[in-house]
Amino acid sequence: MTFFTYNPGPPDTITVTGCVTCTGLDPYNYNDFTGALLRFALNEGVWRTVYDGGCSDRIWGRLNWNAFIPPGTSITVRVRAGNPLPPNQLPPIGWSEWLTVSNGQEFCLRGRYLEIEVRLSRTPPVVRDCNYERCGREGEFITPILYDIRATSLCECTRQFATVRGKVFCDTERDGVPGPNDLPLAGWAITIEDPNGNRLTHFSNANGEYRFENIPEGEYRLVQMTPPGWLPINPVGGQTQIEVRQNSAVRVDFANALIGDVNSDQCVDDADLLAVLFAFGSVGENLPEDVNMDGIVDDADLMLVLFNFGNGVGC
Ligand SMILES: [Ca+2]
Ligand SMILES: [Ca+2]
Ligand SMILES: [Ca+2]
Repeated sequence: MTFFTYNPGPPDTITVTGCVTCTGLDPYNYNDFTGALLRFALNEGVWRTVYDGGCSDRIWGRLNWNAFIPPGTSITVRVRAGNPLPPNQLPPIGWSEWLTVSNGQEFCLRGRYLEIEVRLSRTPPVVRDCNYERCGREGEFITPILYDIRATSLCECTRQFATVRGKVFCDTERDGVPGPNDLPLAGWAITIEDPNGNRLTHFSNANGEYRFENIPEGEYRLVQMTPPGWLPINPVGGQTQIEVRQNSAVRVDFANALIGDVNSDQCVDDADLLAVLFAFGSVGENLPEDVNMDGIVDDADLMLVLFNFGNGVGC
């Protein structure tokens, strides 16, 4: 069980008010009985705790703590972060690797949750057959103590991530690029997916623009969820593979053709229906009335217009 308080806004810290998620032999119970077993039996103890940052993709930047580290003892602190729920199993899916950090050292991990592992060690080995009084006298009870640990979410992390952005639009001329006559498509879902299957989905705004911030370096698949009645023109199939580098921006526009919009006014209506009827039976390449582009204007094209009737931008 973990208890913590989260204070939004600068300095944006999360304070542990009690703990603890312990694993292994659980020699340590934070805030109570701390180090009890280490004092009497073991030379090393580990405890873990998980901070909940309250939102996905929080950037974790620093740990600070106070510690008493007598000679012959040491404290090792590791952190890892992830968006999925804190792991019970190992290795957790979608979590970062463990990163060993020192007190006050800046790092940069992303994820809603930050898991902290503290390892308290000492040498030389314990003399196990001594009683409490004699062990205390001979210095066997010396143990390191770590307290007041505090995680800070730094938005001014030295490591910068990339932006992936672009525009979703109705491609009137079907040339694949946004032109003056191409209207934006709002509310379309764009998903970015990493090779592990982790996904983020954003929707295009009123200007047809979507944007992913703080994307780590790597390869991703960018996918448009294409609603019925639309044909993705560029990228083909409405999806593409991208490579993201730090401190950079990747732009991918999604061009979509409106199926059945014969007269290219970005709305499927009576005018398109009439156009197909007038051209009925015509044969040829690239006829605008040949909606399914099979070389002839016939029933199939009429059905496509009827099926998508009323579809479009600002009909
Ligand atoms: Ca265009
Ligand atoms: Ca039309
Ligand atoms: Ca046709």
